[in-house]
Amino acid sequence: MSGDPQRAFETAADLAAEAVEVLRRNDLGGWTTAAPRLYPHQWSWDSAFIAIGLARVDTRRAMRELTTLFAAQWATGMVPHIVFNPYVPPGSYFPDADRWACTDLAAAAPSAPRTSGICQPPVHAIAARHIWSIAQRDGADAEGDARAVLADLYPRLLAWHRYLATARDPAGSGLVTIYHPWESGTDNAPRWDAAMASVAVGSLPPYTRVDLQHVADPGQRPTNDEYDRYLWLVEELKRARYDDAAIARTHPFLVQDVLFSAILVAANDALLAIAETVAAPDAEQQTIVSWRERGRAGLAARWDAELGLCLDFDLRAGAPVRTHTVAGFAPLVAGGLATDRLDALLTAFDSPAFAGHPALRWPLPPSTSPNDPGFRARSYWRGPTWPFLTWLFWWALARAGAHDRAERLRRAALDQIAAVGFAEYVEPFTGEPLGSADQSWTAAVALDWLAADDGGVA
Ligand code: 2M8
Repeated sequence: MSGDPQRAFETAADLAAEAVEVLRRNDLGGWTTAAPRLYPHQWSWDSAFIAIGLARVDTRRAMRELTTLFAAQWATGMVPHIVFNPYVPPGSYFPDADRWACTDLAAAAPSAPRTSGICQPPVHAIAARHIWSIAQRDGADAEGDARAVLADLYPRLLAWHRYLATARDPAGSGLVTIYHPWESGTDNAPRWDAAMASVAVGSLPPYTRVDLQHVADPGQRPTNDEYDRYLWLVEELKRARYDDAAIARTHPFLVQDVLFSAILVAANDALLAIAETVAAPDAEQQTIVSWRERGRAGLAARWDAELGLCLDFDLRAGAPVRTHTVAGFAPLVAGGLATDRLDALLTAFDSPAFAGHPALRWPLPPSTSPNDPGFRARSYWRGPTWPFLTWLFWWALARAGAHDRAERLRRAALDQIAAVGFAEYVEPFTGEPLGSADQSWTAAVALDWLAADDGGVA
């Protein structure tokens, strides 16, 4: 980390100590809030990234983050995107468990804890393998405990991936269909604009937004029109009683999400390593390999040579989604690329359209390319840099063997966090911290980066 008078942290040790402190403050006993005020519940992919950081502090606690989440897994295998904290006062977050009404409507939902009715990208097997590899270096006790948890978690991870490979991909395309932009985790990215514009919003039960109370400027969050559409899709899912077959027939928003699908490919790679560790039957290991290969083929089919990016596919419109966002680098996350495709992706990643834009405060990929008409520098998923997503690309670059490139990304990312703290997201040109402060996954990835030597990945 280099000298800068406006730094929030002067040394790596200060930064690590405060990251641990943020995770400790957000720890509610076996699980971690995504952020103290804005997000007072357990979010699915946040917890996976949080576990990756916690592994650097305490591998047992890191595994517990995952087992707590998986205790809320649905009978279908789906891991819900929010597990609601029953102890927060009513009105702390919206939509709440009552609005989702999953326990009443969905036979597959657990009665407790209460959850949302959708999911998020499956980073969990990646996190579990990461914890396992660190636990193996931490001595026999840590390794033994981690092995026992892995044996328990493996069938749950397998059921989760099976759900995604079947209910979310009935045609066997290798790509995961999402029902809501919230499932992508990149909620109001321009990727979803056209599909959302086609959703006809009916009569919505009244609601009050809570999120706007926790940010300085409403422009940093989705608009009211976007929220109406989000809430309308929830009503549509309720009408289908969260039944995947019914949703596939009736739902107005069905998009094959390439970033989600690529994370599933990488997670299947991790699951395969876990299957070997727990000596899972050969047939299961072969099934996981087949999911991984089908996923890679599905992504290859969505490559747009003209844009040099991988594109989502809108099933309702029957057309690819031609936007310039970081999701276009999905094949990098999936891995297993031929050299020419890897080179094309690295060139696009470092181009002025993304991490090589000359006006960037740090050379980190903005969530949406500044060249995209939907780009907004301060608005949520429309442009800001997200540290946890930078981590995902750092990890993917290292896995692809691009170690120097990965190391440059890690250094720039740590410089960003040292300057602005554990912000949810960051304005890419000015470096202004945006959204929530003390966001757990930002603290978690900082810890992992600080612990990684020379770009090394656990
Ligand atoms: C954001 O999403 C939630 C809805 O799930 C929200 O805006 O209220 C997204 O950034 C999502 O990716 C993230 O998991 C969640 C919690 O950090 O916040």
